[in-house]
Amino acid sequence: MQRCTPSFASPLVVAAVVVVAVVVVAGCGGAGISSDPRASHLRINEVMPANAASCVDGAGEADDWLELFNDSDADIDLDGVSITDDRTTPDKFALDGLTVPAGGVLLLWADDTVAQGTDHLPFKLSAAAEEVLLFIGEGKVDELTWTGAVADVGLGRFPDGSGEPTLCALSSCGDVNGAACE
Ligand SMILES: [Ca+2]
Ligand SMILES: [Ca+2]
Ligand SMILES: [Ca+2]
Repeated sequence: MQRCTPSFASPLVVAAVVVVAVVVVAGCGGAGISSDPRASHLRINEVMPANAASCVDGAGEADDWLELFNDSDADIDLDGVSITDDRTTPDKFALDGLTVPAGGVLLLWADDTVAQGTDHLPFKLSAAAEEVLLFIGEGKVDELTWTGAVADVGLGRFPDGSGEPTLCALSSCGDVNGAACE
């Protein structure tokens, strides 16, 4: 599930190879891709930056949310995995102790209210423009970026965990996206 799959013509000189390599790295977001074996099975699957009524958290609040998806047939523990809304701060919030179930999703609330539970993050999502990134150590696992989010319209992957992000007509809060994001 390699997300960055650049291709380029064979350069004629070594200098050209160096230049092309630099461009490719920048195009992948600048961060190194994680070599942790869990990285190839974890994806940010859906984000809801402008939640109004798609679903509510345990406190009854329609806060913004996002999902992580595990495409493997074994649960993945998130010890050493961190999530952030700022690529210059990969370790903004550690997800230690949480698990993404085999073939399923983990729902996280971006409400800047960690006191509401271990599945609540210390940041919110901007509807106007923002990003969410997943890291293992310094290595990037995945990212989603957006602009101009509309109320109750999620940005999700179809097929789950592997497709390019697309607008989800029927957001599936805490569940696999399926055809809702087709
Ligand atoms: Ca909340
Ligand atoms: Ca934010
Ligand atoms: Ca979903």
